[in-house]
Amino acid sequence: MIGQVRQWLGAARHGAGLTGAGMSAESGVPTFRDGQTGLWAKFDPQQLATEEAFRANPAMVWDWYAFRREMVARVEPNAGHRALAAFAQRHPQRLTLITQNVDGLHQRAGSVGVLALHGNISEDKWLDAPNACCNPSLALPGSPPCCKGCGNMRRPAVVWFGEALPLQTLADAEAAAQECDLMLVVGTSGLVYPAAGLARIARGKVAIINPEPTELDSAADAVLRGKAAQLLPQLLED
Ligand code: BV8
Repeated sequence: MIGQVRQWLGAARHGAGLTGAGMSAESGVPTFRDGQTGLWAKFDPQQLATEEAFRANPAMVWDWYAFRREMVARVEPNAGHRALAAFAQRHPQRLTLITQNVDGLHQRAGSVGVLALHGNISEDKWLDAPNACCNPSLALPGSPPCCKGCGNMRRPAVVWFGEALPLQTLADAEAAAQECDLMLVVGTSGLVYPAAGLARIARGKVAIINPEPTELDSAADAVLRGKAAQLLPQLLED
């Protein structure tokens, strides 16, 4: 089957990649399905990653993101991230990379123009619309830091459940899906929307890379049962 997908890739003028948490699993970043580790094990990430949870307990949710940020800063992109970046360098404009991941590992591997649908965990923004007094560099330190003028809180620059995705990024991702000859869907359970919907609107062939069955298998033309850092180098080498 990998031979078939390599053929489709060879013939593809417009390739698209849609990646999820499984893409970073071999870098040591636990997936959402894997559940949390250590003191966060008892929390459902989908409950924590909401504005409600943050407003109800800002310190707890801020510390959860601080824990994940430290973890992401400690890990390295894996061979799968590097293979995607190298392919794009060898074949400019032939691969649009769309990710649900907020870990920045695609970008650290050298991928450019990554459409990060759910934001970036290493960046912050204001929780409420900033007032004249809201200056990030003057924010009072704490969990979370807040504006000393009005108390506005800093929050991670990620898309929480129930929040809209960045409109231009989503529009670019939908255009890439509707134009693609081949979409590689890597390391996603296909449960979170609108991201998973991109595989369902893909114009071209859809090839899934995942060691486990997913919600999107029924929409796929090929399913490669395996891990991202092992299969992507084989698939993407010239
Ligand atoms: C919105 C950032 C509306 C935060 C994230 C339609 C149907 C049903 C529900 C909805 C729908 N439309 C909207 C919803 C609601 C909701 C949703 O989808 N809920 C689901 C859970 C039922 N969607 C939303 O709330 C979205 N917003 O709809 O807003 C709106 C519109 C206009 C105006 C106002 C509001 C926002 C969704 C984004 C939420 N933020 N992340 C943070 O990270 O803290 S989502 C987050 O979870 C990740 O970014 C990722 O997207 C998702 C986890 O999914 P996966 O990446 O797939 O990871 P998972 O752990 O599930 O699976 C891992 C996979 O990897 C597995 O299959 C495993 O087998 C595989 N794997 C493991 N190891 C490997 C591997 N694969 C390859 N190699 C390996 N080594």
